[in-house]
Amino acid sequence: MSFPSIDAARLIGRIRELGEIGRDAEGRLTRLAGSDNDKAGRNRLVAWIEAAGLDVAVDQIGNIFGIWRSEENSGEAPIMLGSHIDTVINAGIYDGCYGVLAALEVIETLKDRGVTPARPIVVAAFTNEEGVRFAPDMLGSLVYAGGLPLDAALATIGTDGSSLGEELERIGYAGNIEPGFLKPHAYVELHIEQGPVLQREGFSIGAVENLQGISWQRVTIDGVANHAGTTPMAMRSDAGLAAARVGLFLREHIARSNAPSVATIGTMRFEPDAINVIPSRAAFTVDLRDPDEDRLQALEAALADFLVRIGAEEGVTISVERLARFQPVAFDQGIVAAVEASAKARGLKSRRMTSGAGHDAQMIARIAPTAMIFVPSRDGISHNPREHTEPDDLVAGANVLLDVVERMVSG
Ligand code: HGY
Ligand code: MN
Ligand code: MN
Ligand code: MN
Repeated sequence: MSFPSIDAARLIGRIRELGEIGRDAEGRLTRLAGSDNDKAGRNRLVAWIEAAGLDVAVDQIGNIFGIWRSEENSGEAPIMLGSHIDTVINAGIYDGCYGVLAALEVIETLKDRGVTPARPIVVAAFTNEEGVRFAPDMLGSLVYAGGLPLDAALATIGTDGSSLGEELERIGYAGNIEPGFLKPHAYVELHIEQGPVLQREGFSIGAVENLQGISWQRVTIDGVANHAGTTPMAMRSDAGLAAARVGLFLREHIARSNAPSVATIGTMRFEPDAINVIPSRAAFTVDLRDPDEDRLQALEAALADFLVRIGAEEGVTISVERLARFQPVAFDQGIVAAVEASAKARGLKSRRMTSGAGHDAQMIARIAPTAMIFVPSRDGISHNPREHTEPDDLVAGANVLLDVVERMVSG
């Protein structure tokens, strides 16, 4: 049986072309939200959306939309597809970008085939999904879903002291449309898995039915700078050592709990950051995640208790700032079933799964029936230039998205 297919060469060519935008002299790809590299990637995407004959809209938090609508269907709530094109530091080329470009590809394939959809179809590229420069992550879709007031989002100060609102103005993506202007009838996000499950178990498609909770905190530990050579160990208020204890505590606590929780200390800064000075300050971030809200709360509480304990034991003072907190989300079972049905019809092995990573779908699920489709990540690697997904898997995922969308818009 023959199935409609997206234009594989066009999709993969665009993924690779966008993946070249924002590389530094060493070839490292970084397009942090609001940066000049982000602007260049956005401009490229907008040019493709315009060339496809879609209406382009940019809202006040910089979310980009390509809208395919007709006289007949413009009164209906749209089907929204999309993801993000901002990246982490030294990123791969598929995270987020694959979902946005596959969404555009699905629309262009339907247009090329002369399909007249009963609903508008929209491709969205949400601002600052990664949250590396501006926290929280998934910020653009969070504002879009009404989870964060626009003015608070625009006032967000980045790790480099910049203001998100000013940066969006500077790169020409501070739009004039109110976020949330299009309330989706449904939202479907195609994304690389960014984990090892599909490849390890031999599946081509992940029908994602839920997404784990996320807790981001910044911890600042203040001790006393002192001489590394003359200060006896028992007389130290060593902020650096206290910080090291936090990482070990989290790993041992999770190991004892036998839970699927994960904890990451991804950034760490010492002051004065000198080889022979006991650190007076350690500032670091803690990323905690768990599919179960109660367990995530219990992990946060265990960390808070441990921080009190080591404050006393190490003679340091500790302050904590909450950067982001998202509850686990369950997706729409009807859309999940449609993903499985398409995979089955196409002879693709699929399995239901939880997303370990945060995604814009986590936010849009607050305002519309939502689900995600995953394709395998080679060796489960992501947020790393070695991130890779085989072309056949990229095309298979986009074709499943095509089927799901076509079912949603056919009368
Ligand atoms: O951290 C995350 O999972 C998301 O990619 N920002
Ligand atoms: Mn992503
Ligand atoms: Mn990511
Ligand atoms: Mn993500």
